[in-house]
Order: sequence, then structure tokens, then C-alpha cells
Amino acid sequence: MPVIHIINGPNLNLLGTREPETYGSLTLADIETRLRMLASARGAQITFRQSNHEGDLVTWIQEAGAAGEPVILNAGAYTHTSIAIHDAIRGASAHVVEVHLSNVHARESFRHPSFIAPVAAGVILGFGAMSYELALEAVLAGAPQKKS
Ligand code: CA2
Repeated sequence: MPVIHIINGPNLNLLGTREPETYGSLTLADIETRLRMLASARGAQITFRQSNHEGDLVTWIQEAGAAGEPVILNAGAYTHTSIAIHDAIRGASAHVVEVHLSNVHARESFRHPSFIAPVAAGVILGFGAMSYELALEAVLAGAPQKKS
């Protein structure tokens, strides 16, 4: 089983401090703990990272793509703005499952578009921390991995 990279974008380091009605009460560290437990029960290895900087996300996606290792990506607000992340996924032929804690389609219209969805294998959103767990289950089950 290859390493599965879980990559988190801007402001996700604030989880658990505010807006629990939207994002739940777990911190990002709590989510990491849950994913590490799930991965280890399945004999899988994960990395779990967060950055507020778009370029970090681009670099990590490129590295995962080059290694042929799948990515679970919550790009935060960059989801709705970042052609650079779209290009990184495409350029590196990275296998990406896009996740969101909240149901972005039930929120402001500026959260509806995603630059990632067209180059992702799939999208899971609206289930809080469980969105990540469902994405990990999908990757572990060998979910179709679209090459962009
Ligand atoms: O629902 C998601 O997972 C999002 O990717 C979260 C992003 C948001 O910009 C996306 O539209 C949807 C926001 C990250 C968390 O921001 C916080 C801000 C204040 C307090 C706690 C979290």
C-alpha cells in the first residue's frame, strides 16, 4: 500500500476554535488522530499536512503525483480560486480526492465553483470530519483514480 497524502489548505489550522456550527468542534489535530487510527487499522501509511500558502500545496501535490501516491485534498478557500492547484494536479497526474467539511453548495455562491473537481477522481463534502474518513475509505478501496 502506497503512502496516502492528506493535504489541508488555508485556515484549516483554526478548526475547533470558531464556527463549530459550520465546521464541527474537532481540531485539525483531532482529525489527524482519527485518520491515523483508521489508516493503521488498515495497514496503510499517511502523511498529514496543512499550509496557509498556495505554493506549499502545489509542491506537495507535485511530489505526490511524481511518486504515484494518492492525495486527499481539502484546499480550503483555494478550492474556489486556484488555477495553480488545478494545474499542479493536472501537470503531475496526481490522483486526488477532493474533500470539504461543509456542504459548500448550501453556502455562499462564491463557494460553489471548484477548480479542483474537474481534475479530481471524486469529491466528498458536507460530512464534517467524516468527509476525510470516507475519502480515506474510498482510496483504500482503490476508488477509480482519474489521471488528469
Ligand atoms: O468546508 C470546507 O472544508 C472548506 O474547504 C473550509 C474552508 C472554506 O474556505 C471552504 O469554502 C470550505 C475554510 C477553512 C476553515 O476556516 C475556518 C475559519 C474560522 C474558524 C475555523 C475554520
